[in-house]
Amino acid sequence: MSKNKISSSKFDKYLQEEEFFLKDKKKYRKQRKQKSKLDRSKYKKTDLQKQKKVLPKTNHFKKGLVLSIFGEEINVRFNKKHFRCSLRGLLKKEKTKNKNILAVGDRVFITIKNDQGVIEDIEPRVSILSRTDEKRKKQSIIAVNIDQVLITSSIDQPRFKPFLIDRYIIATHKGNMHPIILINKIDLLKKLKLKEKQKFQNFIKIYKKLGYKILALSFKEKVGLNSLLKVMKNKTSVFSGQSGTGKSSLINAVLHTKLKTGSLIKKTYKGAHITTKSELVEIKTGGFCIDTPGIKSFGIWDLKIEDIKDYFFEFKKFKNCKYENCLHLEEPNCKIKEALDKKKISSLRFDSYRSLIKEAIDKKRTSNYE
Ligand SMILES: Nc1nc2c(ncn2[C@@H]2O[C@H](COP(=O)(O)OP(=O)(O)OP(=O)(O)O)[C@@H](O)[C@H]2O)c(=O)[nH]1
Ligand SMILES: [Mg+2]
Ligand SMILES: [Zn+2]
Repeated sequence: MSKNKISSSKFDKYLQEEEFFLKDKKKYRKQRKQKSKLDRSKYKKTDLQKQKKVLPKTNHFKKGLVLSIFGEEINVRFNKKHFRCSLRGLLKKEKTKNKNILAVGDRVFITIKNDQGVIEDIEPRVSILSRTDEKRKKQSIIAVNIDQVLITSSIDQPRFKPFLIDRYIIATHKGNMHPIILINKIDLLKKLKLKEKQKFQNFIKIYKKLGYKILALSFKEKVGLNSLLKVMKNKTSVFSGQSGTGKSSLINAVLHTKLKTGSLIKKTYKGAHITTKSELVEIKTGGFCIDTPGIKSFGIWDLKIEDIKDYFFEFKKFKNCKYENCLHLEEPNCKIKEALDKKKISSLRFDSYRSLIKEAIDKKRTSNYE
């Protein structure tokens, strides 16, 4: 199907601007500058900076790159060859808050014997995308050493979830990476009810104003794929999001890979969790990309109540709440609530902020009782 089919209305056209901001570069730069001035989160230490970096003791070993992990099966690339590796027992015994010791994207020190490798040590990571494993109360590492997270959503099937996108944005900043929002399946736009369309239009407007890069895509109708490849070039990107949003389909389309894809669950239009392991793919023209399994829920690892407001950087300019430690919930004389009433802060972002705060408060409460 051609691009024109979905460009019937003004809004559809608006969506098809390949990169919303780059079209208007000057304005974009100005917005970024303003955002950067307001964004205190860049002065915050990321989780990575907080970690003590221990230099590997194993400099003389061969240095490989972890391409995929499936149970005990670890696939490492060294010297353009792939080796099946196991993990040195000592590493397994290390006590950490992490659910998984190793992740795709890890740079590892290995020894090789008869084409079998042993991972002796792991290089300190420069960035980590992770979430909370609620059952085990541990950090579940999705991928590491990444430049940018391609937060993959779909306009529908599965349903578009702005709150989830905010969670990803925070986890991305926390883990020392750059977020890019992918909105796939824009071919389904014409099927949406007017109210849904308006909600979606509102999202684009708000996030564009905040300075986030958004790519509107359709794997099915081949919309925006060149822009996607362009942002991936010479970068390490990870595709992450709900199951069924089209992560593997998009990677296959731009990199000509043969990652497994699958249809949605019939009644619910939810994803069927087709991808079961993360996999790193090399981009021939430069860079890497990681496909990951779809997630069911996204709890941000180690998110402190008092830190949440820093990630909603547009709140910063509204100072002087009555209480210095105001959480902007039910407190009197709250400047954020005032700004919300005057529509200077979007209710979408505020509701997202509030849900994170409430969740963090609940978590703290339950952990105090444990
Ligand atoms: N209508 C429409 N369907 C799409 C589009 N992109 C992908 N799909 C379909 O969505 C379904 C799921 O695609 P996948 O690529 O397997 O999704 P995924 O995000 O990798 O899913 P998991 O591996 O389960 O996390 C498939 O049936 C695709 O054909 C699109 O742009 N439009
Ligand atoms: Mg997949
Ligand atoms: Zn307040």
